[in-house]
Amino acid sequence: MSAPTTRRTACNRDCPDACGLVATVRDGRVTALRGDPAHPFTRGTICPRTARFLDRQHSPDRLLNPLFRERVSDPFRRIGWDEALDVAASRLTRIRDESGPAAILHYRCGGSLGLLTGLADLFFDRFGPVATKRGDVCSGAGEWAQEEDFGVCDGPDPADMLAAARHVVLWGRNPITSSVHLVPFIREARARGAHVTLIDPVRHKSVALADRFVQPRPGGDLALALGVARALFDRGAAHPDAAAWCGGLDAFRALVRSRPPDAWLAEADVPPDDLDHLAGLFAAGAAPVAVLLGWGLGRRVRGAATVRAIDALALVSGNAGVPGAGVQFCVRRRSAFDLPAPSAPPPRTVSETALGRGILAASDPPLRAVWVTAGNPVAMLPDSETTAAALRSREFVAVADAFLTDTAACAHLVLPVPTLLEADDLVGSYGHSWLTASRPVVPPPPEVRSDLEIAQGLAARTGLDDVLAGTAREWKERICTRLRAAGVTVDDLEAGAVRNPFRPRVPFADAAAPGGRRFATPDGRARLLASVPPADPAEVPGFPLTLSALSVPEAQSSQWARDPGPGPAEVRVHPDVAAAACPGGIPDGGAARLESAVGSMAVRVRHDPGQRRDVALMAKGGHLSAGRCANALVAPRETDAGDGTALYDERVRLVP
Ligand SMILES: Nc1nc2c(c(=O)[nH]1)N[C@H]1C(S)=C(S)[C@@H](COP(=O)(O)OP(=O)(O)OC[C@H]3O[C@@H](n4cnc5c(=O)[nH]c(N)nc54)[C@H](O)[C@@H]3O)O[C@H]1N2
Ligand SMILES: Nc1nc2c(c(=O)[nH]1)N[C@H]1C(S)=C(S)[C@@H](COP(=O)(O)OP(=O)(O)OC[C@H]3O[C@@H](n4cnc5c(=O)[nH]c(N)nc54)[C@H](O)[C@@H]3O)O[C@H]1N2
Ligand code: SF4
Ligand SMILES: [Mo]
Repeated sequence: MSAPTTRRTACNRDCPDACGLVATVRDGRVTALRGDPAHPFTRGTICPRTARFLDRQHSPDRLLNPLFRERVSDPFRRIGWDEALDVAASRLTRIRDESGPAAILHYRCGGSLGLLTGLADLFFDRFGPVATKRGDVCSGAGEWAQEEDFGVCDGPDPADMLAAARHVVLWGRNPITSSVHLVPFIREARARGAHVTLIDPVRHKSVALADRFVQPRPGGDLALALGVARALFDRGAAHPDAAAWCGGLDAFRALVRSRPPDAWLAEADVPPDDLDHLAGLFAAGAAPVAVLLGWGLGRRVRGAATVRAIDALALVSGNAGVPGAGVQFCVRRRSAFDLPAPSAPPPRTVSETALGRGILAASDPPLRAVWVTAGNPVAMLPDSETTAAALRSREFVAVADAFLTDTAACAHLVLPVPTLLEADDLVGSYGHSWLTASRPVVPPPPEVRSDLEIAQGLAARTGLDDVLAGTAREWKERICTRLRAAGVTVDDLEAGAVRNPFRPRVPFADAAAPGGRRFATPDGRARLLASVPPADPAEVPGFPLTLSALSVPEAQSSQWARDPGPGPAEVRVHPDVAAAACPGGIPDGGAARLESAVGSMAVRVRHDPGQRRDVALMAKGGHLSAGRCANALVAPRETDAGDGTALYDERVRLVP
């Protein structure tokens, strides 16, 4: 046995933390994994799901060869790469030549956020352009909202902001579960005397970080933010100079005054004391308020308006463009990199929210082929059964993944890709300012190829060789052109984390601008919302609960650290909900069915007195094949703007 060596890489998972990792390798096998102590955000710790990643890395279920079948009803057979790529290239070419590139859909999601993985898009652009997804299930509404308000979806680095904040509002964010490396920064802010408020309809682990917990009705935050803004105006506590940096101030004031305070409170379903608390925090002249906005808020039918209302509250109270304040939603993770631009807009887009229905409905030409890169749409998009049926009825479906997922199970061709420990890529974070690179800590198994190599194999067979030519290293160099000019080399990124040199410490601060702030809008002023869409009815007859299928520590979306084992998914409800579900009630641990208007599934009920009586809490990412997929219950509904997905507005009921 040889001596162990350590190698560093970066985690490419769809997670705001974008960690540096240190792997111990012995005899060609990874034996241990930890967070990189030299990474300023990772600080040497690792999350529970990646801590157990070696089980996935060495799993007997890992795909090690391309798989093919002529019909989806046939069993798969192993094939070699030449045959796999020949089949793929000839089918794609035939379909494009017969029906045009709009007959092919390339669907890519966030299984890896590596920028080289994203080069699959470049092949499909030059080969077509083919059809792509429209919108974003994760952050579409929120990104749209912040672009509308600030001119760009970008915000302060959370560590920078927390270092100067006096008040911290975790507005719909659950860092202990979904961004665990942020937790020490919050604790440090608290140790310096900052007061932390958590606002979430769900009581979750991060309540432990907060001095105060506000638990509105699901989606009630829109009314809550407007009610707090009204209190600021009524009390003369809005910032006196707000008009200098806010466009649309009069219309916003009219909006918040269009309803009496009690009406906002009733819609938010919080006690008056909570509203007073928030009004006190945001009152101008009080210390800076750092809002860490979660991604979940935007995944509602009024998600874009909700994010806009919170942005407006921060703006009119002076809490944007100054140290220690802001509405931190996303950091633009690609902004430092030079990515190839698409040659033309796609000939067709299919809403990501309703991907299955969109595929089935497409005509003239019909969608004949679907290619999936780094996504598991059957498990992760609404209306799972329809997505599966849509894929299974296509002429040709190819999926690149390391595992035989619910989506791969609908394919003709499955192409095995490297894991995050074998990846060679560049990683920017959507949760902080540090850039880094991954390097394979072990080589991929012999019959495994990266998405870049797959795209190159397709390009070579379709007369597009030159488009994707280059090694991973050469692509990294190309993508880092501006960074190199700013003194940051690919070697630097491969050796550790580098702070994005183009990002300001305090976004939108500008001493020369009126009021000291300049936003990325044409006139430099932020834009306040002027109207809100109508709310869903608070009560839907027969369906008293709102389904919240959320991140859990042991899974990264549909990638579970360990098999949850046999048996139905768990659903957590207030004990009163279980008691009311049937005569005699459903006991803690009892079996039941969870039903929505579009589906039904067996569940095990857990009593949780911390939850609201109108919420049913589940894990996101359950597998359809195991009967645990929450999205089998979720109808495809788009958000009010931004082509996002209202994942959390599905009404359900528990039945025995
Ligand atoms: N362990 C783990 N970590 C993850 C992931 C995972 O699957 N597992 N997924 C990753 C991904 S894809 C992403 S996008 C990020 C973020 O992943 P998310 O899970 O979106 O992260 P959070 O925003 O922390 O958590 C969402 C919170 O929004 C709340 N929420 C929903 N609706 C409302 C509302 O109307 N009002 C308020 N106030 N709150 C609401 C939910 O109750 C929940 O607590 O995290 C990543 N991190
Ligand atoms: N009900 C409900 N649904 C949700 C959510 C929710 O909160 N509730 N969250 C939503 C959110 S925020 C998101 S971002 C989406 C996530 O949806 P997805 O991105 O589809 O989910 P993942 O399971 O992270 O990744 C998909 C697949 O990518 C594969 N993969 C990993 N690395 C690579 C690689 O390098 N190359 C290739 N080709 N494949 C790779 C993984 O093995 C995995 O099977 O789900 C959304 N769906
Ligand atoms: S999943 Fe997130 S927290 Fe876990 S190692 Fe990867 S980047 Fe870090
Ligand atoms: Mo996401």
